[in-house]
Amino acid sequence: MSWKEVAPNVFLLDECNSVSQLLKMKYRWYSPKLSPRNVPRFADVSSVTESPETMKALRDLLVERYRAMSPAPTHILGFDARGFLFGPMIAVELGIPFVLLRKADKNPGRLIRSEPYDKEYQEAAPEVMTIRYDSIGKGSRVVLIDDVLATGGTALSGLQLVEACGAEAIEMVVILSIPFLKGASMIHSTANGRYKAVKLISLISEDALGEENCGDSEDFVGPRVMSCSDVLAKN
Ligand code: HSX
Ligand code: ADE
Repeated sequence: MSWKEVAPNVFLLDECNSVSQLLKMKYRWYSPKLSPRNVPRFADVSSVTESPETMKALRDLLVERYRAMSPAPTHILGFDARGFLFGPMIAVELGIPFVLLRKADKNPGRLIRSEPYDKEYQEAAPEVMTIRYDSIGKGSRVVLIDDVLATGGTALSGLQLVEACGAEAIEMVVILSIPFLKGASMIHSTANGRYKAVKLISLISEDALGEENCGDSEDFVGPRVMSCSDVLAKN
C-alpha cells in the first residue's frame, strides 16, 4: 500500500515511495528573514517545479491514482495560484477539464464566491475564492489540488464552492501538508462534519523536512529584494 491513513480520511504517501523520497530531497523551505511571509518555514514550491524529474514522478503517480478510480473523476480543480502548477498536467493526461478556482476579481463570467477565509499567514484582508458558476455541476466528481495544506482555509473555500455547484468533491490533494496547523481536522470537523467524507491526501508531510531542506544562504546580509539597477550597479 502506497498510502497511509494517518487519521480518518487523511492519507499520506508512504515515505518509502520514490515520489515521497524525491520530494524530501528537493523541497526547500526558507526562514522568515528570507520569506515573503512571516511563517516559521515557508515552503518554496519552485524547488519542486524546478525539478522536472520530481514533476514527472508526481504527475505519473497522481494520473495512475485517478485512472484507477471508478467512477472516474470528471474535473480537476486547481487553487489560485500554486494549484495551477500541478493540476493541468494531470487533467491533460486524464483527458478531463482543469477548472480554475480564482481569488476575487480574477475570474471572468458569472461566479460563485466562497466565504472569506484566512490562511497560515494573514493577507491585508481575508481572501475569497471564486468559481465560474457553470464550470461544474450536478454529476461532476471533482479532485481539488494545491501545493500546501496549512490551516485548511483555502481548501475549505474550494469545498464550499464545489458543494454550491451541486458537484461532489472526491478528494483534495496537496504536495505538502503542515500537520501542526491541523488543517485536515479543521476541514473534517467544520459545519458538523459536512466535509468529513472528503479524502485529504498529501505527498509529503512538512515534518519530514529537516535543516538540510533549508534554502537560506548562510552569508545573507540583505536586502532580500534588490532592484535591477542596484544589481547592475553592483556588478
Ligand atoms: C498558500 O496558502 C498555498 O499556495 C495554499 O493555497 C494556501 C494554504 O494555506 P491554508 O489556507 O491551508 O492556511 O497560498
Ligand atoms: N501557505 C500557507 N502556509 C505556507 C507555508 N508555510 N509555506 C508556503 N505556503 C504556505
